[in-house]
Amino acid sequence: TSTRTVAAVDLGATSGRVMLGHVGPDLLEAEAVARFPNTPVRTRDGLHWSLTTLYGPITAGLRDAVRRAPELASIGIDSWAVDYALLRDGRMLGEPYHYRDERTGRGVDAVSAVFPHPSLYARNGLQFLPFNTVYQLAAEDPAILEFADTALLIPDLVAYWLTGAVRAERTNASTTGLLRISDGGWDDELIEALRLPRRILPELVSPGELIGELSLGVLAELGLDHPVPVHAVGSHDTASAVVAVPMQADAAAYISCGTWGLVGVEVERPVLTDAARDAGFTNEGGVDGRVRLLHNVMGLWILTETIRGWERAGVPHDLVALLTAAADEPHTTPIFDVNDPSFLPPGDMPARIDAWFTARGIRGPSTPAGYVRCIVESLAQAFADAARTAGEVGGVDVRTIHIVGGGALNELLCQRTADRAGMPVLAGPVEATALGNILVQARAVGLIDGTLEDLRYLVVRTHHPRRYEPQPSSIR
Ligand code: LRH
Repeated sequence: TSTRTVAAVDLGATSGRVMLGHVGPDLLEAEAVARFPNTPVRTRDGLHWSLTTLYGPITAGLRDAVRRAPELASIGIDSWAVDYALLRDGRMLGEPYHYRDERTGRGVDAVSAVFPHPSLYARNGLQFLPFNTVYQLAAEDPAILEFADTALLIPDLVAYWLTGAVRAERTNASTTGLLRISDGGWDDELIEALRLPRRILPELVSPGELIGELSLGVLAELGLDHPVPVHAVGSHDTASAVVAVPMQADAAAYISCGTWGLVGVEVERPVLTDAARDAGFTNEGGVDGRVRLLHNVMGLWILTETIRGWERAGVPHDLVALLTAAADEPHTTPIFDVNDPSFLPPGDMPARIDAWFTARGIRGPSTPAGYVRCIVESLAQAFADAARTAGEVGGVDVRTIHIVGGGALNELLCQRTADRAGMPVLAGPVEATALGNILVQARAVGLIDGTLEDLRYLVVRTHHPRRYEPQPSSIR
């Protein structure tokens, strides 16, 4: 019945969705109510997300959700990490910047002058990524920071618009670089040393805690006549995805594969060793205080951006046909380093791949199917390497690799990751992020109970991954 239903708003870098989650002791189902595109916008001052454009379909989707499930028990919101809006007196001061905007370089310089990466890593445990919030804030005009009274990460902004409550959810806040890895609080000393305004950072909440009730205006807009709580979930999409990985955390690595490929293991305590730092591993906050020890791999971005480029140039670009053709290409294609920073900003990916190979005197691919195969092979190798390193630095005996998210649908990628890692890949669920969001809300409102392992066990019982066995003869 509808009383066992919650709604998950899940915003990704290319699209967003509103899902109804039906949950019971042996029930876990995510039903898509609305899907809508998320299209970044470039204006004179750089690359932005249009949150005002996204908010319309979010509320429209919630209205549909309420129509289907009038007794809706809760709402939870997750999105990509690190990006934020600045506000004053409740008014958003311009659309948030996109983490792929190139302005962050000067922020990196400013922060590194005070805290070279190793000393920052000792404080916040994060992999160096030039777009971490700390660098973005350091690149802001100080007068604008001075004028603002609040900074909200994307899911916190949506929660604020729905409820009026100003909070910072912990898993996502852990990606800012401004939380102390030791106790999870805002790092006042770091914030002061960087001359960032501490007052704009809201009170922290943990997944499962109440953020607030829908405001009266929103209730009316959604056609609701009873209060509905908005709960904090793992509002960092990757934190939610990891909740719904049907894994045994002491023997598996996970890859949350969408625009990014987040490759890691789950551990109880942060790992701040030189080895973890030098391998580019991050300690992000997980649900129930777990640590997501993971590495950001460039992910499907290179492939989707390549196809977008071909689309613009009028090259035939049907993804399914291309992947089929790519599967017939030789697996001996040369591979490139997908994590090279040249692939971060939007643009002509095949040209950058060519440049990468040319600089090393290697002959790269020359046909669309050849590029696709080359990208998939390069990604599979990066995934296999990161999964192995995750096990080594995290002290986890990795015997299987779980791939969740959209990448779980890419058969070639899953098979080649298994081949190159020399271990089985278990693919699915595709909607892990929404499921993790749903599970945490369902526990918060008492539809289910238990530990993270109990939540995962419900995923195991209701979602069956597809298994890819490694074919060792075709590693290279
Ligand atoms: C994936 C993701 C990832 C972050 C990136 C900015 O959507 O949240 O975990 O590093 O976006």
